[in-house]
Amino acid sequence: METESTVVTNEYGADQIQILEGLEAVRKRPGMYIGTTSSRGLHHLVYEIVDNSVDEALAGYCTKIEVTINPDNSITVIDNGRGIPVGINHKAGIPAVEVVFTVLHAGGKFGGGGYKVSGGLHGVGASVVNALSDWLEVQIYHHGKIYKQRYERGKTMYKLKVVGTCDPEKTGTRVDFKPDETIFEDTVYDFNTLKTRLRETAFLTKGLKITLRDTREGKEQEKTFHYEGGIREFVQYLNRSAEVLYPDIMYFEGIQNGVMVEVSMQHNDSYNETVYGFVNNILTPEGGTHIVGFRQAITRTFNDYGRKMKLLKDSDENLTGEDIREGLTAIVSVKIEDPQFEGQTKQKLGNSDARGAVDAIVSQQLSVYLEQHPDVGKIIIEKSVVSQRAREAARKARELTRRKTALDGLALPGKLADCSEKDPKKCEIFIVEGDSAGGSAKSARNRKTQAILPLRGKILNVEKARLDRIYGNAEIRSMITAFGTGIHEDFDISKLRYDKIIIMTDADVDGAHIATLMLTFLYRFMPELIRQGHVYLAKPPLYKVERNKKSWYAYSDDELNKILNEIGRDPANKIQRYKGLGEMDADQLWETTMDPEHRILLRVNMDEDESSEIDLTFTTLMGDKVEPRREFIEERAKDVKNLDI
Ligand code: TSJ
Repeated sequence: METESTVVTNEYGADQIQILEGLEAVRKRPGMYIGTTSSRGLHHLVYEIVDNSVDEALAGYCTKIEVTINPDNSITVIDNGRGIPVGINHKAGIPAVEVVFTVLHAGGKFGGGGYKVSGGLHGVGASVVNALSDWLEVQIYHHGKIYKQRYERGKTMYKLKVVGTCDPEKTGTRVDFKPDETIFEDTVYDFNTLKTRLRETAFLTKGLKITLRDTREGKEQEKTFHYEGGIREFVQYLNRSAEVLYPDIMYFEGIQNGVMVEVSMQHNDSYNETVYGFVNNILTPEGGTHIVGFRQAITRTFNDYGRKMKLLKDSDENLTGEDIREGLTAIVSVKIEDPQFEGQTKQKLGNSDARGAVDAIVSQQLSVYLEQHPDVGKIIIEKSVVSQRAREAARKARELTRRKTALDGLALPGKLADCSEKDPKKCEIFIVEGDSAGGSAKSARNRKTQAILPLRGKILNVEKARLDRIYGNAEIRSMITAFGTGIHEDFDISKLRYDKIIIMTDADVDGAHIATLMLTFLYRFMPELIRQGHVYLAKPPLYKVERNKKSWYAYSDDELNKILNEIGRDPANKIQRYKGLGEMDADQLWETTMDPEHRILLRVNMDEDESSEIDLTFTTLMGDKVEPRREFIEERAKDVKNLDI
């Protein structure tokens, strides 16, 4: 496509009418094109545009992308690529750039060849963003000229025109757009949501510099992401708060049968597997063939290596994949021209080429790496053998619990004060820390619908314990049996015995820590309970204000001030600060924290888009190093987002 000419006049004909009908369809059923018109869809618009610039970077022509949130919540994206072609597209009879914005599916997916991230998993292209924007303007810097076109709700406002000149050395594309408020439920952008995704994009596109800027009043801030190490630095970032088992981050790359593969990995001393798969830069939480290929490769290669180096005896059983992946942090990134997605949510990669390519490239390069780094090989095999033994012990411990269950029927824990109602939809369970608070809660509750499970002492940190210890832990076992769902592969939500699982802890730092430990357990072992909104935090009051035999409860300092302003700041008010649940009597506990009519419950939810960030949250909070944890808590104090309560 040559782009010497300025603008060729062209009458708008039948083709253009079809085009408009296409975009009209997008406006009529936006959900079909971007999945949702919620905040998630709103942010998706930005990724759709940015992905086009990322493609230009992958093609080797763009090194910098700037994203700006403007004061009116419109977005500006600028890159220093070649500029979208402005020459006439002969099939459509209009400039190529106009095709990009007004013809449905003219995104990067079609034609051009090469590896592209736009038009990937949900990729629908720039025309959908245009259709769903109140207005959109594109400017192209090319051959010393600045070209411009504007669209309103998808309709072209004027023919592509030259609006100025620029340094002939300068090339690039600028797109400004404002999401249509009549389509999106929420039109306020969240800096942190964009930040997370753009950081991920920068990790996955080594060398690319991405800047995110917020220019809204009172929210001014800026972040730049630029990783020369690419996904190696991603693994380093994910392991930043863990103790690593060896200093190297392994890195493998190659192309086979048109599948471009990049893998980086490193073990830490935790017991968690943190393997993230990406297809065309999009996270695939449900995995797929690329992840299967990776697992096959490491299982086979480490077993072969262990035998060859006599680190595994002939009589030893093979290490399982799980043994090897314990404590493993890895990124598996593939780029493929025509990704096929399967499964219920169409998020699981199906291309069998990807399995073969990842398996071959990782097997081959990992064997070479291990030959050259026997010290690392030894550490990993020895760690895996320990894991194998622990897993065997855990299996025995679990079988014991299962057999017990089979014999004793439900075998509910002795400490559980169950409710009498049999319909789980009407039931709730309070997990209460400490026997004394548990006692008050037992007398306070509505016995028909509210069950109480008191837990003693600090609950086990599952981020730092192996499975055998976790299954052996009495508090954890009583939670598992009380909920009724089982865990891991046995998990069955239809067996859930309570509609609401309510964590009730003191309103202080220790209480918050205990709540976090419980959430960590639920997130790791029964994430579906959180996903489906069954998990809540109780919110006990911080203060009680009494005056003339009347009393008020305050759940925050702000609220306390409000109450004092209303009733007057009189020394005769006796203000009581609650340090723990145990200080309230049963009536007060019922009235303030347990009574469905008056209590405040915070529902815990998680956004799948942010699951990698949530994983990090737990790793950060529960990991060994103190510094990142403090930073995290400080950051969170300002912005309670990830656990989004
Ligand atoms: F798609 C889009 F309009 F949303 C968009 C595209 C938005 C932004 C901010 C940037 C881009 C974009 C597109 N940046 N760079 C490009 N490059 C091309 O479209 C391009 C340029 C030259 C050639 C060529 O073969 O000469 C081919 C392409 C695809």
